[in-house]
Amino acid sequence: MSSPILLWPAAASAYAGQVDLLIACFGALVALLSAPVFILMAIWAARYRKGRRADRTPGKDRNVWLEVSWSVIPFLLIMGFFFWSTAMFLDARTPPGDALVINVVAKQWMWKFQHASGAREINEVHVPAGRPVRLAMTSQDVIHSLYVPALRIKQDALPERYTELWFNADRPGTYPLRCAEYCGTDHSVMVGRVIVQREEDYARWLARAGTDGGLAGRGEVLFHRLGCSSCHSARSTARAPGLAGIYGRTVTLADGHGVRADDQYLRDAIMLPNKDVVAGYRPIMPPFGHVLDEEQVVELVAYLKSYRSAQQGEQGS
Ligand code: HEC
Ligand SMILES: [Cu+2]
Repeated sequence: MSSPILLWPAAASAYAGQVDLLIACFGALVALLSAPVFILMAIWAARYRKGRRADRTPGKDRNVWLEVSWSVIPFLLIMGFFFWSTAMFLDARTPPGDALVINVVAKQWMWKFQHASGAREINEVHVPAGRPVRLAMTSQDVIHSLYVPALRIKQDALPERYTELWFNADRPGTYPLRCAEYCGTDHSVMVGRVIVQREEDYARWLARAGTDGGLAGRGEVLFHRLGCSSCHSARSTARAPGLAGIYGRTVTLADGHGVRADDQYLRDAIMLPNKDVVAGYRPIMPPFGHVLDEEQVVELVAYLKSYRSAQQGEQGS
């Protein structure tokens, strides 16, 4: 933890070990393919240098198979790396369904984390060791990029969009985290730590961190405070769609096509309601784009996800 410059950061996950192996093997391949070129260049430069007596008549024989081999063999080797790294890329882009989800909002110039329990952290995130963790990320302002060298992962956090990243850290410890996308004056201080804890330490931390009403609970409070419930409830006189069980459902839009109500859809439905209007309704919902920040949207979406117990009649179809 003390050395100021780490040429090769510690590896905190099995995936990090795989990345290192890939890089080492690819480095070896590049060395193997380029070494003959540079060695022969040096030998021939010496042998045929100016003034040296040497036989300079061009050779007559061509060895077709030699020429074919030095194209085909490197090609096959490189293709091997293509499939190897593609498999790893797909793995890195496909979080397991049972991953623990932590919401991340990047903003100039800090990282904010929200746990499902309701616990909140800034520039520091606690995660359990040996369990897949998925970071659902967005940005409050400009493009940032979350980079954790010890996990060998990096992903941009984009304004108005959700991106994700997952890892399974199996070595408890504290690892640096930083922003890897130049994002303004204080970009250089947009740093933090990932704290990987043994399951029991993590449980203890979570219990101590408090819930502050819980993520979905804070969303529910907002839902009432912002007047969402005044339109979106069975008793409302305003014609607005019922939101019970909305998450994951396919919604038909006014232009006739269907979209699945995922996090991104719900975010846009709240922030820019007139972008995609639900079929059969008039666009009377006020946009909340400059009322809410991304953390509050995450809370509202968490509430909508948990909101399944429909009052009858509100369910719609
Ligand atoms: C003035 C009444 C009104 C208020 C207030 C209102 N909405 Fe809406 N909402 C609507 C109407 C009407 C629609 C359907 C038309 C559309 O898509 O714009 C809708 C659509 C939605 C949808 C998409 C529903 C679907 O079936 O796809 C979501 C999600 C939503 N609102 C959430 C909210 C949240 C969260 C709030 C509070 C921050 C809120 N609404 C406040 C009237 C309202
Ligand atoms: Cu940044």
